[in-house]
Amino acid sequence: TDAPATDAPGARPEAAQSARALFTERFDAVPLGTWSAPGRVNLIGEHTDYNDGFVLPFAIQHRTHVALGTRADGVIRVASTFADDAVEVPLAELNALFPDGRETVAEWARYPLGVAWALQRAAGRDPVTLVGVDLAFASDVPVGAGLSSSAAIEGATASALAAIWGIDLDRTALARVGRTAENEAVGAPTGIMDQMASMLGRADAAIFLDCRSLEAEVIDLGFADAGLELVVIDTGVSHSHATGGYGERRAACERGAEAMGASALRDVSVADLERAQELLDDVTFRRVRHVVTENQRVLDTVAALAAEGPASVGPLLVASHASMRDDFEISVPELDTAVEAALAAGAIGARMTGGGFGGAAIALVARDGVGAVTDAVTAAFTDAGFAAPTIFTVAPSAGAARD
Ligand code: GAF
Repeated sequence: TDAPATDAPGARPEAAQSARALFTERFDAVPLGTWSAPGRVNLIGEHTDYNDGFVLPFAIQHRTHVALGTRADGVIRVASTFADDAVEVPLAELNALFPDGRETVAEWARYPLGVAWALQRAAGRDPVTLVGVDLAFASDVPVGAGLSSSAAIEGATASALAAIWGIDLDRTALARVGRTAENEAVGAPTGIMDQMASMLGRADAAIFLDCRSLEAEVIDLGFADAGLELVVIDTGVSHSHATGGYGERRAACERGAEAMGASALRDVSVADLERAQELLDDVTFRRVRHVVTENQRVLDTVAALAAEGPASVGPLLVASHASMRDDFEISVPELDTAVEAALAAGAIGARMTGGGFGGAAIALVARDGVGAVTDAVTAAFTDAGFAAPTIFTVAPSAGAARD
């Protein structure tokens, strides 16, 4: 049996150093400091956030780091290890650039520049009064894997700029800034789960978030004490929420809520589903049923964690996956294969995580079973003719911070 990967590709303590080195290489100066924010895994509660519902994500150890320095000319310049060229814009032009001119900005740069734009707007600051900045990014968070590399770049940028511009917004407000950037500067109609997880993450804990009130509760996970590991299976099937399926699912939810006379699907209960089935066409009904039952599964998971510990949540994870596969129809064959193979090899529970259409699955596995699950999933991918997945364990970790 091959030893399983116990760390994601590139989960390096020296990633902050990479950001500093990039800063010096591209900007020929020494940065004032580095800030960072993590990616996330969602334990359960998928496509519930923009329906005012509940989610239970946790931040992971993989982070995006940004090295920051100031400059005297009122320009913001961003560079990254994943792009050859730096992008620069006078701060005074941000309000003209976003949202309507976003297409003129390199796609990756819309995230940090969008955060700068949304932050000054949220703080009510005139951009011409803000000091110019150079920002250099390096990241450990796999891109396109459904682990929120976008929330990580947003959280790191918002934390760094708030500190340097003397903007006193709390973590929830900075999460909202990240979502505004994602929705309006990038154009992805996402909810707020990922930004909240990245800002509020805690070691060994998940964030139980009410996406209507944005009240968040820290929930102990106790994976380590229970002898459990959380395994991520990155299928390598890349996805984007700025295109197609994600927005269509969101529109179906809004249609369903409206037909039910609810302001959001949060207000539709499992007991209302019979009426929903009479009112709605089959596809809309199944979209609604996913969200309504998923909200209930989040509440059930929080209750099960408190009453019986993490080993008890397996069936809820499995039911969540089936609901996304059959009712919400956002899974892909690679994700289904990962989940089925992990369960057959002894995982306590498994499901796809994140927005779907690709990305990663998670499996909750007894520590001494990680090797067997890794081997079984890898073999199942080979048998199905899929490219090899990347498999690693993650640990619930702290949110955005100055390094
Ligand atoms: C993506 C989005 F960014 C989140 O807001 C959430 O909707 C998730 O998909 C699905 O639960 O990660």
